[in-house]
Amino acid sequence: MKKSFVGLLLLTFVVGAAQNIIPIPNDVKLGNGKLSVEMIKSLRLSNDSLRNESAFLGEYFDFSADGGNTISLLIDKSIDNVQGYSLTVDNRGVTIKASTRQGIFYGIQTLIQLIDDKEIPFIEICDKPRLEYRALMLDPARHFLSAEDVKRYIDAIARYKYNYLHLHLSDDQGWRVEIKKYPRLTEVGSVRADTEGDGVPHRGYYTQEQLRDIVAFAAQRHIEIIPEIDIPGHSVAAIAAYAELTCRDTIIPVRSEIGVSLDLLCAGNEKVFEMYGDIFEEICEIFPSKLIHLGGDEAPLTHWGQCPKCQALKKEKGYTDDQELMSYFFGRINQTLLRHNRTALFWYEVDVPDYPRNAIMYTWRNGLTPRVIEECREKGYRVICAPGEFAYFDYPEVKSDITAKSSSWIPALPFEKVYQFDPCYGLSEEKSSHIIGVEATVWGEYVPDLETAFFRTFPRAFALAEAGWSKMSRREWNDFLLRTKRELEHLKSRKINFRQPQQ
Ligand code: TNX
Repeated sequence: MKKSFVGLLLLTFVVGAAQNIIPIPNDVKLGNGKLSVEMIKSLRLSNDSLRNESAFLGEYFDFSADGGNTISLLIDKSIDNVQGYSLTVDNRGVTIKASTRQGIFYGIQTLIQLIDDKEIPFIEICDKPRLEYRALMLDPARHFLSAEDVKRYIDAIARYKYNYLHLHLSDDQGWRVEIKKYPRLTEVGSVRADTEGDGVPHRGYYTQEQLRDIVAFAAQRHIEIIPEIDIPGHSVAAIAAYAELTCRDTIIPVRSEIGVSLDLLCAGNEKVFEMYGDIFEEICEIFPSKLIHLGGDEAPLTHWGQCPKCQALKKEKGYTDDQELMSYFFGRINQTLLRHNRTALFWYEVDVPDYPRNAIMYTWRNGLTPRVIEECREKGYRVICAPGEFAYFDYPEVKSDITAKSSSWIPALPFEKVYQFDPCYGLSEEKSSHIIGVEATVWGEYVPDLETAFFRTFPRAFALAEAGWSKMSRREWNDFLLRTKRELEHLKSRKINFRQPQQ
């Protein structure tokens, strides 16, 4: 009787031990005692290449003196998961082991979250992610965010072990990346007439140099930047700059309204493939990521159906359905990516008959995810789960957060709902092994600035981080809420905006 009471006490203690950490680690043993942060005076690196990672300790520890306790960062190839790490805190100091610099970085993030009132509890943690890909997406196409803003965002999310930031760099409402060969893309495509009702045109783009700087800043934090150029739909800003890209060769303005345009890139025009081939050449030069997002969402076929060149191509190829032109279009663009040894990513649309082999699909449309997961398994595509019902962070937590007239269609996505998200949908290992990640999308129609992006992101990004990193059996809402409350203090201290949870 007594024994089980002690056991129960110990158990609450162990669970309590993880109170400080988001996402919750997968294996935690709490020891007896604490280490004082002030007593930690030395740093030991097994490998000089860990200097970048160790720099993130500088803000919390003073390594200028001799003696005292030591933090050891050790590359240990016996740790099998490339993103995993082990962390031990005892009376001698702190040891973090991982087989990669990335794993060491995650161990450091866990360590600094464990600091509580200048002390660190004795603890043993063995941790690795559930899914290899954990991302957030920003949409500077709808509302431009400065390079500095993007860096602040990257800095904020790295703490939660996100390893990708997806940048939606082009859409109907704006083209945001400098392309040297086609200057009109930014001269014309990065400016649109006033949409905010304040009479001020909206504009902005990143130079290639700024993007390289963002890539390097993110890489220091083990975040990879995935660029997206959305094709063939969501391309009005590019068409506004180069009217010959469209089937109707008509000059149209950069789109000011939200919603889907009928204008799209022409599938029957060689000029389109020549130009987009060049564009993706430059994109591949700027961004070292193996992953390049080609969009592919919401491309209405109306214009292709009316276009003599598209219809002639369809006949020549023996296609019976205009959707086959979509597969053809993606295949052509993918040739440039293949030359650079890159993988194409797409917003999966169930009507598209084929995507390039080896492509990775995002499931995003409300209600379709179980079907998309199964279809992609059968067709051999890997899947990243970004479903509207759990991971659309442009959706407000409560409807009253957005008051714009055009926003009545937008549903609410409460914090607790995000926490309920299981990216593998309870499927067996066999049926879910092609699911490689999670992503939350902060679409920008109603996100005019970084403050709003943070407000939509936090604390829901805590919940998504845990969906991507932690085993389902480790996740419990009430415990998570306690950890959230503490972590919000950290955001406050960093002046990062968030929405106060209602509980
Ligand atoms: C649909 S999600 C879109 C975006 C919008 C979003 C708004 C997706 C692949 N396409 O263009 O911003 O809805 O929620």
